[in-house]
Amino acid sequence: MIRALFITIITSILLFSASAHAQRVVADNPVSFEDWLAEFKLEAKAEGISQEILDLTFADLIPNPKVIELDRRQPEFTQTSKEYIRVRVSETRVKNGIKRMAETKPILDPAAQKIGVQKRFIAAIWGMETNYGAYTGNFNIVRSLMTLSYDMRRSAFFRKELHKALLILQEGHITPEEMIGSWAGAMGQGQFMPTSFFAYAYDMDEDGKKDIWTNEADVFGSIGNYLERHGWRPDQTWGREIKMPDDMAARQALVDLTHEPNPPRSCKRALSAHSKKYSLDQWQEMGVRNLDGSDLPKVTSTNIEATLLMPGGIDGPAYLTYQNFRTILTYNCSNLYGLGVSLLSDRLK
Ligand SMILES: [Ca+2]
Repeated sequence: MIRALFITIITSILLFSASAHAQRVVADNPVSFEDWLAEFKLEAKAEGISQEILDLTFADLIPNPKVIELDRRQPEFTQTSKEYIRVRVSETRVKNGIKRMAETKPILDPAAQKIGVQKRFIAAIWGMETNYGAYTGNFNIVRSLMTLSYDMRRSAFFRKELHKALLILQEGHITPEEMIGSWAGAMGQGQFMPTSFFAYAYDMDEDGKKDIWTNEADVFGSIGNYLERHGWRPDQTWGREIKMPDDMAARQALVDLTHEPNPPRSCKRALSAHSKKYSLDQWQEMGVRNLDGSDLPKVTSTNIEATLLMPGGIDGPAYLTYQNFRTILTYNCSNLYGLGVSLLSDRLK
């Protein structure tokens, strides 16, 4: 009996370690890593990366199995919208946001004003992405991007990002040791991929460096600049939570609208759950009201068009979203992310 139990335990341990070993997938590529890296370096050099930067960044660097493991992981079980908002827009996050906005006021206010994006939205993205700079990830960015480029699953995408990461180092914005971020290559307090860095990072304090890792002026300028360059409207908010008609038939008719058959290709997944755009006057006519039951705002100066979004279905909360919501989706194409940023920004007002 004891012997049988002993064998069972040993077998379980062996099976367990075998499966643990099987889960540690090494990068999928028939070419050896050394050959791959030699070829990559030649290409990078031909495209203008100096030998010095290549030597500095790739010295002793090997693929990171943890990165492959995270890349292979199945998408998490879909959270309900209510649960997502409860976690992402928690009281702690709201409280921290108010505190951090007060602390950084002399930097945040002028940055927001210069860029032309309301500061509460810059702060909300900062809070959603990295808890206001408290957690920016601790993966070596070059190593992560190198691993994902060597692995063949999304090689072309990450190879381009790796090249841009080397250019960032070559331009001296940051040192290789300080260039840390998420396992998939998103960097700094606003979680920019290297290509986004080149397109949108902003040197707010004008010291010649775009430091999105440690310099708050540059962090705020970069997040703001990203939004501004994606169609931000400084005279508008993101949208509003609304009250649906009590009459079930009228309500169902509105729910039926929230399937846009031809959403823009740029963020198809999220925008296909929105209705077509209608003016606030039209929504008012269709029975939509402010959450407190009052009439929707009368907009005379600009013609605000809004889409209806009901992430929780007919009985869940309903929102009208404006242009700025679509801009937030360019940061991360997910309606729940968009609502997280939007509702957090309302709390940080
Ligand atoms: Ca700077």
